[in-house]
Amino acid sequence: VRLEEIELRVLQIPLVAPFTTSFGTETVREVIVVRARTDVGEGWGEIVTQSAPLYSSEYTQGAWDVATRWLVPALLDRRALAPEDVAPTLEPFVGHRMAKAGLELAVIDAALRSEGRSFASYLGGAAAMIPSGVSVGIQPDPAALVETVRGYLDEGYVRIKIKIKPGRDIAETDAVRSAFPDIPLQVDANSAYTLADADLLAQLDRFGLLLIEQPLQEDDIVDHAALAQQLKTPICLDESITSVKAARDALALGATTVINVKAGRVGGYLEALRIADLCASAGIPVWCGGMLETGIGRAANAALAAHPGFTLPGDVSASARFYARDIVTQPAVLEDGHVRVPTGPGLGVEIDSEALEAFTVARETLRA
Ligand code: OSB
Ligand code: MG
Repeated sequence: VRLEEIELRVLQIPLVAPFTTSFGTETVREVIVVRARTDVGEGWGEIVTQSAPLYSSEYTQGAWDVATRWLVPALLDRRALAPEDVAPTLEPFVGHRMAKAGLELAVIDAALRSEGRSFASYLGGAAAMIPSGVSVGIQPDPAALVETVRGYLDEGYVRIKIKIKPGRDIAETDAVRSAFPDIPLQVDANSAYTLADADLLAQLDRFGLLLIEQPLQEDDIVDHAALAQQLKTPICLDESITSVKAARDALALGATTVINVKAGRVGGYLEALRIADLCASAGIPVWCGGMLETGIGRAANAALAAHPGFTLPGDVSASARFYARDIVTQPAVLEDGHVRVPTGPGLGVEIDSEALEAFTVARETLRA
């Protein structure tokens, strides 16, 4: 495709309830939406940064700066651009993977829409529906957590993930496990511990968890390998897996036995696919993580999770888990514990322009 124009918008979308992790509480989702105008039509993408650099070093204003100053101009300089050319074009710019991923997605969407081909089929996904898990934030106390989890189970979610942090871990997990002895359950620490906490984390072993997600820091690969020796609960890295190379290294070192794939964190859906392929050939279970995506990124995640390498339920929940109003006309809903994989051209969702306008707090258009 030939890029004519890229429009970036910062959106602020209220959450239905505060979302608390070990790194902070969010009440509004601040995100960047990308619209690529090309000679063959429009495409949409989403840059999944959060407003502060707490989950990763990226954050919305930083992504905005690098995108407008460097990434978008580099793409607009190209005469023609296939989806596969986006990452190589942006490769000289170090890091900023979420920004790159959102731009790549907009080009992919434009190209596929013009070909009448769905994103899922482009990625090699066959599933019509994907099993849906939900990520539950830290609640005021264990009793409140149990009630929140009960609500999601009643809605039909097939797997529960609870956020933990030091001081809010063993009692919370115990409460949820005691209330629901048989549910698929996992925990996510978002880098809140150190190897010195190994004995504490080993207390989680008795709860029969599917996995513990990212207990230590992003660059603690060797420490995660050491921790894995001391836990029965499988370790699943999230923050640490920034590329297919990082995935290969973490697997080689025994730092992880399950991988959470997020396209934003690894620089795009095509890199995410390479990680899924690597894991499939190594027999490593993979699941699709989330970044509180709008309907754009949520549709893309559903397509990714339809790939046969994704063997565990992911964090691709219904839109209503986070938003009272989404920016697409047909937000993802839960059907018998599953989310439907869009089959229409490209991402297979249409933008609700009124909602998009209502949530827009900044915009800029760059032209070729
Ligand atoms: O660690 O998986 C994470 C949200 C923001 C940043 C990091 C994470 C999360 C979630 C929510 O757990 C996933 C979702 O439902 O989108
Ligand atoms: Mg995580």
